[in-house]
Amino acid sequence: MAAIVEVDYIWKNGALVPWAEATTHVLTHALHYGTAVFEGVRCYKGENGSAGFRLFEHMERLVQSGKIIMMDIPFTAEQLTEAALETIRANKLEECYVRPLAFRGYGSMGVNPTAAPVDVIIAVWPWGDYLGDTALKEGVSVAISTWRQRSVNALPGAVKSTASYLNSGLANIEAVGHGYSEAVLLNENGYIAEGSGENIFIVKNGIISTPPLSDGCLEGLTRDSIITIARDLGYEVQERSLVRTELYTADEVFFTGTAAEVTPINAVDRRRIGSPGSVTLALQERFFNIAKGRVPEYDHWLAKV
Ligand code: PPE
Repeated sequence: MAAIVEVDYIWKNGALVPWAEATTHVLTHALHYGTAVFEGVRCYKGENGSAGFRLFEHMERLVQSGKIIMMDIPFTAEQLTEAALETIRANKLEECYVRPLAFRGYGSMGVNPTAAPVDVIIAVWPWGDYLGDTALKEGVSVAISTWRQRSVNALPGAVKSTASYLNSGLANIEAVGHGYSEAVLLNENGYIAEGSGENIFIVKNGIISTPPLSDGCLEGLTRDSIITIARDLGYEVQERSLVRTELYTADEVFFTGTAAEVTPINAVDRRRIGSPGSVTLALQERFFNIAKGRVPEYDHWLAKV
């Protein structure tokens, strides 16, 4: 939960428009049927100026989400990358969150979306620590949700659709209502899927594990970054199904995500975890150094503003 910080411009269908004019009709198809796909990207201020972290890959994932739901986005990932950079520059932001959204707009109603136009916006605004001010240092407490992750044959993890987030929202409302910071969802088979807005990792006896995509999680770019960084640092990383009790007995547990970055988890269902542990903190430090342009080998992950 975070209040919106207003800035000057939003990019809409190819041009910048003043923030207050970036509106849509109440009969917008996506409002009624969840027919929208989106992304979240962070832009960090680094050693050599500001840069969007894996911005191009996020735009590729947006186009791919559109493809899955039969929605042709009328811009390429290259064009959307350039548009996002232009929007950051126009708003004179050094650090921000970037929210591209492609949605079925105004023009037809009914479940079948194909006659509705496709509108695309890119908004940017400052967004601080996702799970609270102390989350990155001290960690957060989580609960296993009574809501299950939507099945891969209902709304697959590979599509980052607004519709999927009703499922996330139900889980998050429950967990926060019970005093936890975030929910973790099990899939239909009872294996760990992900957090309501994050991928999840455990560390046990020095080995790092995270659920495979086949267990229904989003193919997170932060997840991919952490797997790469961890292997480059010499850790063994396994993508394998995890059961709930493995979270309780792990040496360390942490979330990854664009908004959540690398957030330690310090308790699961009120079982204390030893984290923030040394592996989590080492990965978190490396992640921020890379995102802030301090590690030249990973410069290809940065799209310079
Ligand atoms: N799983 C889910 C369900 C998810 O929402 C996110 C990102 C991830 C995994 C991690 O993906 P990635 O950002 O590529 O590493 N969630 C986005 C939206 C959060 C929001 O509340 O809005 C995000 O972090 O931007």
